[in-house]
Amino acid sequence: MWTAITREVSPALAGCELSFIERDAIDVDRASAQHHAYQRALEALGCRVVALPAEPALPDSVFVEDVAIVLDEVAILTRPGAASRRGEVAGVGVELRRHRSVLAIEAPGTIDGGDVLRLGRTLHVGQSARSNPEGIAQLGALLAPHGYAVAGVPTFGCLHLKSAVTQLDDETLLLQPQWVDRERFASFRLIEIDPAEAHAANVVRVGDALLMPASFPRTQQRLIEAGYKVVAVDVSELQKAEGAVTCCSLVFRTAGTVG
Ligand code: CIR
Repeated sequence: MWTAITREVSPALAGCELSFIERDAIDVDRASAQHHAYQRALEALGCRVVALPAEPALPDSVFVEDVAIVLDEVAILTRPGAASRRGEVAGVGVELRRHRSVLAIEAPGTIDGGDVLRLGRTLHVGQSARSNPEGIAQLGALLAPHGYAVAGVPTFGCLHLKSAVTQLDDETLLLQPQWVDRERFASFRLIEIDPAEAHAANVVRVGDALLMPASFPRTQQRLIEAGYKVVAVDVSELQKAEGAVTCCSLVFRTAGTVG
């Protein structure tokens, strides 16, 4: 089965980091309600959802994806590129140790989990403002013994690699061609986002279903026409914090039954 680690929306969300979008007023209660609907959607797709308590002093802490990379064999705690986010790591680490042995990226390395796209035994890591060469090298050294390769990927004008490309199934990726070089992923079948929906490439795959923001109906239609089962959730307030759907959970396989 699947486990999804999440963290409740911080009351301080309005003080979030922003890089590529303008600051807009955030309704934290609405963000929280949207986040709860997102958690319910993950449950409906078969995830056991762990809801860690809100962190009042950590504005971006709802975006748990950035503080860890969870593989079948091991989990890696990251060192986020934004200093304001480094306090988020320890709490997620406590929960992860219940499921995996845990390794960690050390200073001066930085990695944001949003930059890490695992495709088979290769982890593609965005060479973004958040993930530095030292962090990418450390990740490679930590994971080589587990049989994973790590490859840096340039990104252009977006926050994270997974703003630009995510996986739809074992053979297919959803891609925003302005933000990453298609040729890097030429061995996959590539579906492009609708050009009117710049931020639409970020979807969560759970089994054979895809969870995506409701604000990208044209890209959603492309995916439906390509045969995918798509669940759309309204995450408009979280999008004002430069979040999307992958960033709000750490989804990974767990053995056993619900409990
Ligand atoms: C940040 O800039 O770090 C947050 N405001 C948004 C992080 C979104 N994370 C993600 O998409 N993986």
